[in-house]
Amino acid sequence: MTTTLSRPVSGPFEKTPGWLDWYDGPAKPAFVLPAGAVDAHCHVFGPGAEFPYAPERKYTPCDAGKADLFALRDRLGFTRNVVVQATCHGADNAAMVDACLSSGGRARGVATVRRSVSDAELERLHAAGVRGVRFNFVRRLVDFTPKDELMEIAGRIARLGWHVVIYFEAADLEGLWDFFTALPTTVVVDHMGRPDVTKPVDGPEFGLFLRFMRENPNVWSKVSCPERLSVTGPKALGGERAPYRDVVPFAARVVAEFPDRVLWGTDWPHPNLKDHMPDDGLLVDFIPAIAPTAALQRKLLVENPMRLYWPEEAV
Ligand code: 0GY
Repeated sequence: MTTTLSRPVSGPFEKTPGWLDWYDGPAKPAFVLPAGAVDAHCHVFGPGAEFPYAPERKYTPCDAGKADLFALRDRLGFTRNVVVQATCHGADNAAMVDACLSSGGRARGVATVRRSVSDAELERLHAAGVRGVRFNFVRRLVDFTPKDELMEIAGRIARLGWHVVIYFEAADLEGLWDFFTALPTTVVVDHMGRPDVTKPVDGPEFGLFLRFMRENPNVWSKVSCPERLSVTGPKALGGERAPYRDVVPFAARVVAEFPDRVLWGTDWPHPNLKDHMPDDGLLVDFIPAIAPTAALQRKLLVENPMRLYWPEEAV
């Protein structure tokens, strides 16, 4: 099979300097994904000429549209995508919604909304396949949104059966704990709360994150983004095809302790990477290192995301 992914540009926009383009020649993974696997964290960017980037954005990405996302899905062996609204599109969900609507039911979405969103707009998003909202607390990505506004949004989307995706840095978990534990929905943490993987997996920082999951059975985690968390980088050791070895103990611990509350995604097209751009095929080969049995792999890649995003089809 040949898959041609187009070279990225930024439409009429000037790409943020130092930004790496996503890699358009991903290796075919050695790990064969289970049937029905879901890439539960990925984005679409633009294309900017059709879906302009938000004026309040903190970066301008290279275009990465739905056709490229679907080509990657097929090349890697995924069946479905969960398209997460990226901050460069602000609360204009048009590109993400267009991807969901063009997917033939094979993509669902996570939106960003403001307090001013109408009930009719929430219904429209639901009909398009949106099943969650994202609250972002990473300061380099977004300006502060008052917590009372976020809690109000959470209350409204709870009535639709949606969940809240939260993105934050490990050092901020303690300060955000009371807000997070008051959320009335399922709560999905992006990238394990971004642990500092140079610290011990049994140390106090990651210990707090594990306690957060242990004490709050409504909290799930994406065990994704080793390429962002790794300090040792993508080089596999000893000829293995599992890169990002320093992230493995963290992700493997979460999968082992909470097998029914974990999700995995590529994070394509990998915004804000400046050191290296991962090969998504090799990222897939990271999966068996963190979910070593077929049963865990099925939960991580099929059963859990289906329960959350396609509950009407989940077995
Ligand atoms: C990710 C991570 C990042 C960016 C965004 O919405 C975004 O802009 O999520 C990041 O820069 O760490 O999950 O895509």
